[in-house]
Amino acid sequence: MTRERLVAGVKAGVTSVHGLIAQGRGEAFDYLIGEQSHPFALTAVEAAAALLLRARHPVISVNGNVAALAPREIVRLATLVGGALEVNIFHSSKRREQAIRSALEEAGATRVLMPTKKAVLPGLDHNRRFIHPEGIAKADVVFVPLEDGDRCEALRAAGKEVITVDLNPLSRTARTATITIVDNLVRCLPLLSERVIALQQLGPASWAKSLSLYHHSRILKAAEEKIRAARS
Ligand code: PTJ
Repeated sequence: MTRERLVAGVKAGVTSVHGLIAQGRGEAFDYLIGEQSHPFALTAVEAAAALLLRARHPVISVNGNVAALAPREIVRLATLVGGALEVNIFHSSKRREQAIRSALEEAGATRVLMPTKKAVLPGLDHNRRFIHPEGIAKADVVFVPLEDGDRCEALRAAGKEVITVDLNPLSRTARTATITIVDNLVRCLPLLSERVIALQQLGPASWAKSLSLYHHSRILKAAEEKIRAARS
């Protein structure tokens, strides 16, 4: 069913054909972790919820895969954390950027920021450098699921905290982000929204505690160990 969502996304002009390759890569890792949300993912989800709630200006960056896989959940998350939704894609296409915007609006988004030439993320030479002055340019925390390593590094170099979702714990994105949720996007987004609702009620002291329990290198190591154990 998940694969069909991406195929439909390609047909609708939302997802790039490269997105199918990315999905295949993700699926391979998902099989190895048993297609489950493990404790290393749940700890990261908890910390991600806290970081998004603590942020002054959180932004949710949406590419062609995310828009096809989980449009409603991503809009819901942005609403819950009071964050901006911004379209940002690697494989340049004005038509696809508009299709992603429409997909988000159909899923309930009232405001979707688009890439502009008024603001640029330093250190990138591809389409992802074009950002919105009121969105990623101003953000202190950026949620960038299914990301490529270059932009994650550029966002960190620009002083932003980055939360990613990546089934490959060895990817450059997974290693460079502040918080990495090693899980399938479609499984972890509902969990993330649930934790945002729960932590919002508990207040800022609980956010600090959730963040203090997250240790980036330990989380990645636990995910890698799970994958290696599946192979032996
Ligand atoms: O719409 P665009 O042009 O911005 O393109 C988006 C893709 C995803 C095609 C682009 O960012 C890309 O090529 O990404 P990569 O470098 O293939 O990285 C995608 C990462 O996400 C890989 O490490 C995959 O294992 C992982 N991944 C793929 N599908 C999922 C996933 N992780 C979690 N959930 C998934 N469903």
